[in-house]
Amino acid sequence: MSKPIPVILDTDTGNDIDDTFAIALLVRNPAFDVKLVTTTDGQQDYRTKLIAKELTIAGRTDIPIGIGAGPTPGEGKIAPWIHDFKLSDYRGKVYSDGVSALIKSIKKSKGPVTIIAIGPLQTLGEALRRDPSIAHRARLVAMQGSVYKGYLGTPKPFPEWNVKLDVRAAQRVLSADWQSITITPTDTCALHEITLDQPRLEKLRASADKLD
Ligand SMILES: [Ca+2]
Repeated sequence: MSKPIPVILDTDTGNDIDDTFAIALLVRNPAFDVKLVTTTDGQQDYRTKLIAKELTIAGRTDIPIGIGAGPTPGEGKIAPWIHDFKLSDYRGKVYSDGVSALIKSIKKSKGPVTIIAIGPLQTLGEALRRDPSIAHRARLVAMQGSVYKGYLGTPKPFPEWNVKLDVRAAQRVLSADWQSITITPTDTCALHEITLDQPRLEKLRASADKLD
């Protein structure tokens, strides 16, 4: 097998369940060497605890967590799941300045890091503001925007959540001089191949794997 791809995941986990799935899939896939998971779009305590609990269940406390940027306060829909979890229980490293941790992780990597951005872009925008040179050392894969269709296939382009939450950050990130940029717009997110239909949902419910 070829060498694992070094990646950093930047996530606003804690809204819909999709980012929770993304973390599970990423940390279980040997094709990836996850260097860091950063939060974005505020709700720092909430999101950090969610990530910490999920990584603990996955047996991946070797992955550090960086507390990122964004002004959104409070907690989201999955809050009851972490009410029994204290961040001090996380056995891995938690960086209080996740933006700085992200910059350092990119700069110390021998090869290019792939940043997977699946939330609004406050954290990456702040990282580029502090050090624009990181773009030359990284590739960006980002779930951002809407090209031809809107949410669930509605026929018009749509003010997509990750972009509209901080348009200036999105402009900064999407215009940066990355080694490459790959965008998965909303258009691609309701494709049949990746939709959790009833048989798949039943299989997930029946799984004995704690991470499922
Ligand atoms: Ca997200």
